[in-house]
This record gives sequence, structure tokens and C-alpha cells, in this order.
Amino acid sequence: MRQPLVAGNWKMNGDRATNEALLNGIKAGIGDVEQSEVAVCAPFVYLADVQRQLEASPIRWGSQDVSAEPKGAFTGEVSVTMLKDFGCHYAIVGHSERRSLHGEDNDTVARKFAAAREGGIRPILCVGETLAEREADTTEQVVGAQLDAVMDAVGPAALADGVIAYEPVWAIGTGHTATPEQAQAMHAFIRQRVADRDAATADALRILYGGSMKGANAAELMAQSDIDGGLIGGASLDADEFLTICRAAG
Ligand code: 3PY
Repeated sequence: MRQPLVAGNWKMNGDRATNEALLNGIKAGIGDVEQSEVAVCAPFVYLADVQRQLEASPIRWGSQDVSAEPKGAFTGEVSVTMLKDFGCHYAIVGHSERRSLHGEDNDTVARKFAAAREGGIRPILCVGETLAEREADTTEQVVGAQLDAVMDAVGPAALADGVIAYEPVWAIGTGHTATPEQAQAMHAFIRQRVADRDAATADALRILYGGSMKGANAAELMAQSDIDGGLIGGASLDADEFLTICRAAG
């Protein structure tokens, strides 16, 4: 069985005081979360604080990006070795905001996936289509190419060291959520795409849903057979809401 994972993506939100209050709230309620693994992905500058606050708890933490390069003249970048220094377990790679606002293409995202994995951090690989791509009926082509780029770069079995997050771009920060049926159809497509190359990896692979998941819709999304948890945006900034989602996952 795949253990559900609920990971908060704080994006560029928070400050020291609000982060501390948020983590205290999550820690206070984490005992009610029975099966799910829980993690928060914080801005780089707060990782030391997050490590200090979470290291004695069952909650894991990670970053929202990682450099594809190991070290050197890459101003503003943060390497996997640096993230390891702060106990990161996860690194999000290829979030649609990085793809669209920072020009990250499939090749760059695949190199980031490889760098994180080789450095001992589990990459959370985000894939998903825009509204225009869905309306043009190219969703499977787009998401298939995003997955293939990583499988071509690292081999399908390496996906087992990471997690996939299906995040339809039209559902991110818009308040629109994919219906459980739409989400399940894409999660099944992703699992099959991996299974075409490596059935055992596909079976074990955790595929999270992201895109306006919240307390009110988490249970019906999590009930889908190929949805193994969530990558949570705005709803991860409120401890009660985030814990509601964690409990819905198991
Ligand atoms: C969202 O839910 O808005 C996200 O982008 C999660 O990564």
C-alpha cells in the first residue's frame, strides 16, 4: 500500500512569527493524523527555523526548488548539498509557477529532479497542463512529455525515489479545483505512463493532487484510487485547514 503524503507548499508567504505559530498549530494537531506522512515546503530563508521547530516532530520539511548544479557561479541558486545541511527531506521541482514565471523547461526540471535525487533528497515533481492546453485537448500530450523528460533523464525506476504531483495549472491559485473524476483520470494516466516503462515503480509511486485542494474538497479527492495525497497551496497556511486535509488523507 502507498502511504499518503500531504505536503504544504507555502510559496512566498509567511514571516518568522507567522511560520512559528503555523508550525505550533500543526504540531499540536498532528497526533490525530493516523497514517499520512506530513511535510511542509518552506522558503529557503526559513529552512533553518523550520528544521529547529520540526526536528523532534514526525513532520518532515523541504524546499520549493533546488539548483540543477552542484556548486559554483550560480548567483541566487541553492544546491542540494545546502538543503541537506538543513535536513530537507523533499524538494519541489517543476512547479508551474517556476515553469511559467522563471522559464523552466522539461529539460531543466529533469536535471533538477536528478540533482535532488542524487543528493539524497526526494524530489516532488510537479506536472500539469494549462487551461489552453486542456481546451486544445493536449493535456495527455503535455503531461506525458513532462514525465517522459524525467524518465528519459534518470530512468523510470528512479521515479521511485520521488513523488509526482499532478497540478492542473488552471486550478492553481484560481479557486477552481479539478473534479474528483478529472483528477482521477489524469492520475490514472500518469500511473499508466510510468507503468508502460516500469510496472513495479508505477504501482508504488505516490501521485499527489495539487491545485486548490482544501479541507472542503480533500476527502472526495483523496477517495480516488490513484490519488495518494496532496500538494497544498493556500490551505497549507492555516493549521486547522491543513490538518483537516491531512486527516482526510488517512
Ligand atoms: C496550489 O494548490 O495552489 C499549489 O500550487 C500547490 O503547489
